[in-house]
Amino acid sequence: MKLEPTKVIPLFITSFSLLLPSQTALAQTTGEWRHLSSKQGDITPPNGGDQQTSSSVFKIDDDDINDFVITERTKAPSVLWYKYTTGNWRRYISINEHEGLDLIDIDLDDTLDIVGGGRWFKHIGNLEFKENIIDAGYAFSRSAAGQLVEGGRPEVVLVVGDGKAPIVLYEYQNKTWHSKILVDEVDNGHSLAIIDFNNDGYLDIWNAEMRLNNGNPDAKNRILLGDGQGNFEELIVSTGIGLHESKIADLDGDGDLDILGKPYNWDAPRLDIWINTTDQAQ
Ligand SMILES: [Ca+2]
Ligand SMILES: [Ca+2]
Ligand SMILES: [Ca+2]
Ligand SMILES: [Ca+2]
Repeated sequence: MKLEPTKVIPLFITSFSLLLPSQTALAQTTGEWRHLSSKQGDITPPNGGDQQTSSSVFKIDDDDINDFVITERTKAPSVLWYKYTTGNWRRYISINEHEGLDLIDIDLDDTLDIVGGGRWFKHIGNLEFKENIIDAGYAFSRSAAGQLVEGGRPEVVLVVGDGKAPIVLYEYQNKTWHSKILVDEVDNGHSLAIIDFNNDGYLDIWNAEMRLNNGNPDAKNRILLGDGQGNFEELIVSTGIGLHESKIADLDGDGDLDILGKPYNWDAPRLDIWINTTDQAQ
């Protein structure tokens, strides 16, 4: 059908008038950032090292404003904690020799504490934390904490992220942290989480090894199924696939825990996903 000129012209005008407001709105939005930079003196820079390895955002105190952490690998302190106060971020806690922090109420006073670097840090005031040793000899470790032994304080799990060392469970009894080796040797066990994998009400431990520089050909991706008393049954998810900074979470929306795996420098580029089919198999 051939359009008559009188019908074409109104259509053109309508389209033109719709375009104009959206273009204007986009331009206004991109102009509303306030850029702060340590290069301009707005924020205290991290530790001065030149290999900043990670950033995390989460709430550490009870002011309902997110805090953030920057880590750096070449200089101490390796962890820099930033808290938002009066329009800016103040750098206010640093922890040497650590990898992977966890946040939990260790001493059961209803205030979250920080676990990391073989220590836990008690939140004693708005800007202050008091250091407490769990295992000073296992400072260069990743940390996770949870009620793996029911009752009392939550337990702490430390595992080596870079190097070879055991997975160790720490339980607080009679005012002392008692250690128990769960796996004798882990090779770069960078990925760590405490979860209830099989949904039996008892927390379990997930840990996966790297294949750093193509080494560790039998790299394990494992779950230690807990019984709530500190005993564990090992479930091997995979062998030979290297994982680094990977996650265990529900990926397909069916409510059970799946695994998102990525390597560091082994066989990259690569992604692996393990979909939990336990329920379907039963
Ligand atoms: Ca506490
Ligand atoms: Ca406990
Ligand atoms: Ca469980
Ligand atoms: Ca799932």
